[in-house]
Amino acid sequence: MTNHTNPIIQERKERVQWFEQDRFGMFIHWGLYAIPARGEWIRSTEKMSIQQYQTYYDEFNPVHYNPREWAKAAKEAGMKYAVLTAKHHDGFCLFDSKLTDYKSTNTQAGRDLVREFLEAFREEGLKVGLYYSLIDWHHEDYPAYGDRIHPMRENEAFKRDPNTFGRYLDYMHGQVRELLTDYGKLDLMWFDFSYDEMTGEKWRATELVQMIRELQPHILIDNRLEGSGEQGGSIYTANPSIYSGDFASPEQIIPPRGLVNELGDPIPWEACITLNNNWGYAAADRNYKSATTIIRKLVECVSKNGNMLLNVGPDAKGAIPQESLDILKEIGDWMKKNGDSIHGCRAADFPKPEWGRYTQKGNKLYAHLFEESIGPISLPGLADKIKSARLLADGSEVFVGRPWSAAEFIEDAFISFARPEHFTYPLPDKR
Ligand code: JFZ
Repeated sequence: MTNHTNPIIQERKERVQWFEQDRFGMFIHWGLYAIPARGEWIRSTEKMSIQQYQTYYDEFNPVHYNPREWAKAAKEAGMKYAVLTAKHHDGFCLFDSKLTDYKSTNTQAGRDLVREFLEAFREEGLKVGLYYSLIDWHHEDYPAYGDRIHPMRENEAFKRDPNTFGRYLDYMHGQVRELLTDYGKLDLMWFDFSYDEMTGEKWRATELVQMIRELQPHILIDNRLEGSGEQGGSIYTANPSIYSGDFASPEQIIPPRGLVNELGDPIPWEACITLNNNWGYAAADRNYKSATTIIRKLVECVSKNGNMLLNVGPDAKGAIPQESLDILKEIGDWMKKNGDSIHGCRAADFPKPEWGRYTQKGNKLYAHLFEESIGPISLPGLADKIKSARLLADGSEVFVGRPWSAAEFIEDAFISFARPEHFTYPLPDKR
């Protein structure tokens, strides 16, 4: 059942078209926290005072910051868009906001890092987005706390003055206006995040989203003005709110069966995934995932109608860690040969095969073989439906046998169908 009448769902469908084609993006967590190099939550987890954290502001001088190199790395990896932390929870702005002094242009860097990011990535033909933290540990009107810790951790210590919280909201709305007015066309805004009672109208979300849509009607907004991650929000209902977001944002987890709303209609979603175990640069964290693991996660996302936003955490000098670049390079090698099975693809019309996953584009089915196999694999239900089977990487023919329609794949392959829409269920038994 589809809710054809709900304008919010209809408008979203149009906005998300590029997003659901592009499928693969780069997330960039970068800020002062790259200096202590223990992750972006350090100010909270180590209960640092404003003064203690100020050291990093005084020191900040990313002499290696060259976003053109970041953009090249993203493009080479097969990514089609990128999202940079314009402001994270620590409140430090990577852009030249007129509403604060706590910004990169006032540090030794002396540069508008956001502007340079946007220009560089656009130049490489990538779409651009900005992450903007709703939470702000620096702003005096966020909560009035001194040697503060994050409200989620110690609610008792968190005394929000209702009279001054509005000033923070003016500031937050004002900064969003700056970003959407002075920085050209943005493709995506990634707000982070709602919790407890801090959700929706607590952010004056209707007003905020109305302003955003007025300034940049096409822009995509995540679901965290109302929820966090996969959870929460009327994006899952038949009548989503104006600030329910254009896509859900499951974090570090790929939803087992994709995401649908209460009508059973697919919801656009994007899983954000770290390369190691941190978002911000963490020098000691060597727990990097292999390129194979990431590629399989990417395939898994697309096989369930989702996107993947893969994170990098550049270091204090502005360089993406070499380990991350090496993994991106390997992903890129695979994407150059197999990117057609990701870009423009969606969930297949057929159930997941035991040996891997399918993605689909039109009448082409891409068979991603995850199991090691040099023998034939079965393609249940596809007998007589296959027009031809080819190895995607080199175009070579793949033998499709009868009557089990077994094909000998040694790498990911695709099979193109004559008329997939004519398939009937239930499928014949597997071999
Ligand atoms: C948030 C941030 O706190 C984090 O630093 C990073 O930017 C990530 C992408 O987003 O992380 C969250 C947000 C919400 C939850 C958990 C982590 N949550 O509600 O469980």
